[in-house]
Amino acid sequence: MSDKEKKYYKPDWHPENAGDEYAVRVVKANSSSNYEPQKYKSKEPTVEDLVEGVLSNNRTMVAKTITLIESNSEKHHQKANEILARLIDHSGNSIRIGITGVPGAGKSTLIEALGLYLIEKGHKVAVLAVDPSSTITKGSILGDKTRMEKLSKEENAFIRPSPSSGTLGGVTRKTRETITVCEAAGFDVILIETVGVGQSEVTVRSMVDFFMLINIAGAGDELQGIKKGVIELSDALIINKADGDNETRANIAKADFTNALHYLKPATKGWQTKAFTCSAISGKGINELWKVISKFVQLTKTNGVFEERRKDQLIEWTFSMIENELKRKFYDDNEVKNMIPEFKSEILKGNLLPTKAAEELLKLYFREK
Ligand SMILES: Nc1nc2c(ncn2[C@@H]2O[C@H](COP(=O)(O)OP(=O)(O)OP(=O)(O)O)[C@@H](O)[C@H]2O)c(=O)[nH]1
Ligand SMILES: [Mg+2]
Repeated sequence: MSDKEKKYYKPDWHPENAGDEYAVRVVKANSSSNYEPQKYKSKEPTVEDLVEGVLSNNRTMVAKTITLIESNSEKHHQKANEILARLIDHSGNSIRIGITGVPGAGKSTLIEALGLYLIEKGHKVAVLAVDPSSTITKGSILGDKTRMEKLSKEENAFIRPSPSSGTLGGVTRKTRETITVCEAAGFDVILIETVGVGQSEVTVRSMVDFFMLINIAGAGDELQGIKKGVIELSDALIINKADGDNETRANIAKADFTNALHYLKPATKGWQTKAFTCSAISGKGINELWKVISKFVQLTKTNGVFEERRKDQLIEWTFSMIENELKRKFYDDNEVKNMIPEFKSEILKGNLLPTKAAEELLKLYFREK
């Protein structure tokens, strides 16, 4: 057995022609961390265990903490808040980057290329995915894992793929809280992927410092398919897949976007959003992309826009937590839960107006308890 085979081997049950995604990796324990396997074996980790685990960059503990934070149960909620309160002082020291674009534009591939490039430069990279991509493309969980295969094997990378649809019970991933955990664990570049449809890119924009839109060159009608609003949220427009036969078309698309950008409002005060080409597969343009991001960070930190945006985001986070919490409590209320099916059927039968139904359900929730 060669050294490589010893490290990665395939389990007995792997299908014929299975690729590397079936490889199992044996990882040596990290002796520099405080992690003691016996301690966590039989009992659920305590707040202390999780906080210590995250701060010592123990990835199992980082993953467990995120799972706890994403849980909808009341019991986990208390514990999650205690942990977050302890971690928040250790967070903030990172560059948060949002990546959006139509399905198949190459977001995951680009994240892998950029992530590997950054790790090479000594960074620690966390990758998060925000739904709704899994509900639309169904099964992007496996997709993300296999697409970021090289990155997922890196010790200095942490990848949290999109939750499978339904696991969060209709509540979107707690991305801001997850960012806090990753930063406290020492990840200094946070990459957040979201599919460019619907509302999710607005949400992601409100959590990141730098936001970019990934496009691909089409048959000259790129601009029609992309909402102007999304471009106006972006600090860079990347035309990906600028390789092979596609390179010329990508350059034409870049010129079209550059033209269009003159007429749009920039997303960040003092920063001119520009279009760039790159190839996530060949790696061409990744270096330049990082230069753009670094320049952005330097400029916005100097002119105060970086800090100002982060402050605004803290306020937004606060109120979005209040909204989420109210919503969660409402739908978690047993009486409300019991009545919802009946209300729904009465509305559909035409016996109850939606306005009346909403009023009654809220009244039920705010009853004397
Ligand atoms: N030629 C070429 N193909 C690419 C490039 N980047 C990505 N692809 C291919 O495009 C396909 C989609 O790539 P993904 O990275 O999964 O795209 P995505 O935007 O993350 O897709 P969703 O997560 O489903 O929205 C894959 O088959 C990639 O191999 C590139 O730079 N050049
Ligand atoms: Mg993807």
